Amino acid sequence: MLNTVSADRVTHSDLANAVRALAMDAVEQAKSGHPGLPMGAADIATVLFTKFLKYDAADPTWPDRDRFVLSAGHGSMLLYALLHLTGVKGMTIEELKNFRKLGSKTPGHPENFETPGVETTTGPLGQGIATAVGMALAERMLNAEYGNDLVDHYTYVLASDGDLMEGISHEAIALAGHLKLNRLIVLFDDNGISIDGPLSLADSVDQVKRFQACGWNAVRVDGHDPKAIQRAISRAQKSDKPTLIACKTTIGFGAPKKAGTSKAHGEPLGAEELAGAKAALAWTYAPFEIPDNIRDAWAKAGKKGRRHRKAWTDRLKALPQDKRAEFERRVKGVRPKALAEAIATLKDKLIAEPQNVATRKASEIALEVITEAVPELVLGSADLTPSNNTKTKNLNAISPGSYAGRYIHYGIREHGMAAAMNGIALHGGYVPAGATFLVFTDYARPAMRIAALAGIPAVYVMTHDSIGLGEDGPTHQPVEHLAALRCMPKMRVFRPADAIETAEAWQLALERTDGPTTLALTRQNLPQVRKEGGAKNLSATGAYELSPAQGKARATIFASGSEVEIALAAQKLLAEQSFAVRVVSVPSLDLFLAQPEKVREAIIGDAPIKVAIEAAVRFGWDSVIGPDGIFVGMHGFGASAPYKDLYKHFGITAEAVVEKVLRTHNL
Ligand SMILES: Cc1ncc(C[n+]2csc(CCOP(=O)(O)OP(=O)(O)O)c2C)c(N)n1
Repeated sequence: MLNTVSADRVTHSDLANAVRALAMDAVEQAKSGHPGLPMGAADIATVLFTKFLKYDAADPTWPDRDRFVLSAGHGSMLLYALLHLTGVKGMTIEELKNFRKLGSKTPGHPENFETPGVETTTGPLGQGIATAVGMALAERMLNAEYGNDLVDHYTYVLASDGDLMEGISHEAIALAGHLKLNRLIVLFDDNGISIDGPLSLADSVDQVKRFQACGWNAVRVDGHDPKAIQRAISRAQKSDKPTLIACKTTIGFGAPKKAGTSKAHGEPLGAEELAGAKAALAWTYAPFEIPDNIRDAWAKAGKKGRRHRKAWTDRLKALPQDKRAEFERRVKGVRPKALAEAIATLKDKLIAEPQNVATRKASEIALEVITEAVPELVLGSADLTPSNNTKTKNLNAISPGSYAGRYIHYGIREHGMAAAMNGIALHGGYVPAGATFLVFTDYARPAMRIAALAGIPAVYVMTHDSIGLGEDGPTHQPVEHLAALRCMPKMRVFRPADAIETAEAWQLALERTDGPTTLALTRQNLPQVRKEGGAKNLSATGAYELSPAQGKARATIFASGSEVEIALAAQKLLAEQSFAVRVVSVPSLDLFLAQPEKVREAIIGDAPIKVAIEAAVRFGWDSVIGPDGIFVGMHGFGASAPYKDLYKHFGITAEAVVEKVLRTHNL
């Protein structure tokens, strides 16, 4: 029997062909998927996993492991085959047989929350490589804090033509090149084929030159020559720059008719072609069968990092207890106790000395204390630092080759920033918070969506949150963005009304470890509306009664952020007409709507008239005020003018609220 051939006779081709065979079989069985990339890139991945990757399949989350990101997520079977063959617990042959089936650990595209050993969710092209930039940066930053004994690893990426055509790749590689992230090594599956056909239909970029222009080391190799790949990775490891290795490959390598064509990209090969491919590769085994000698050789590769892991664990144990505990807390993503205490103290201080400031400024005030209490918080901005108020006095910026710092100048790269933040968070050891204007969440949104889907605790500090930004006009004034972010599953959005709510929003954002949070903050000053401090976080239910009615309430006014001030002014004007109204502040509409019905009902109350005020579109507010409720807000794009004029122009005033409430009452 072939299965009895001894392990030392296993060749590189045997190992790579095992990956190819599993990918072909799984795609065939699922009747869908992408065989071409795993078949084409099997040689690259085999060299990486057997010769380089510091990895122990017994513990795929060991903090000092090398990271491997399959940026071209459609080639997921490549990764699943590798995780299976190296022996990751739970990645059984049954899982491969259930590729793309409900409840399997082998979904269509890799999901880090479904599959052990998957570093990040990929599939939207370009996200993986950009996320890896964040991982490579976090590695250097944590290394600067804890030294080579605890943090000393590489980040490898397998990227396809599609990854490199996407615009986000440019933001990502420019940032990585600038920061000299030399631990980042991208293996480019340079097969010249995409879905529509040869790349020449739509692209003629010289990727090697592009990467070089971005400050990378970039070389070309034959992606089916294991020795050449090995030499290139060895050299890349010694480079003082990040490295691109453009590996010339044939998509669907081995398939007699489909290899080298887009036919191999994204559909099962079909019985005849599959048989032809296996014959060409001299692979004589049954579907999903891996002979013992090849299985053993792969299992050995899966244990390659074990001695490194053990030595690392010994070094960790040898640390002073407090240093070790702090490192473990950081990499596990447990937040420090000091956070809640710092916020409670700050709120008491704000009660004693109220601050009538913009919430972006209130955020800076909160960050002055939070950054002391939460050493893992890393801030940054896409070139709007003075407007976003994210750089507190105690933070130093990192710079090329110098990574001891907690502030990142991401450049004008919102998408690259958000994706790098995903990588920083996924790497572990840090909580990233990145900033731009709220309107530019559109530029960052695909990466924010990955954060939501993959449960990544990132914080987006989004200032200039409405027409309240004034003169910059409608290109800069978000109107639909709050609704668009609120409707994203697992994204949490806060729009605090004053300095106290801002502090509470920061606390909730940082205490959250299972998903991202957007803080929508004003440019314009706001009065401090909260009169109570203390440890209780009133924003935790998303909404709360800020100002009760004097007498039985005939209307409830709900408002968020800068419009809470208007709600309170309307309440006062109506009270002067003996019309009792309560005001509910809604710092987070989505969090409020996620509360149990009883909590929601108690806060919504039973006053017959319901009003919502928000300088944005109505979308979403009907869940609180009903279709007959009064909405005072925006109905289209904004305009360029001083903000007070805009509020009058668009009818977002206390007088307009009063008029609408009384008109409805008198109907
Ligand atoms: C952002 C994004 N746009 C489009 C797609 C759909 N898509 C999947 S693979 C692919 C291109 C395939 O070409 P390439 O990246 O070269 O992969 P290969 O054909 O080598 O497998 C496209 C357009 C996607 N996954 N992500």
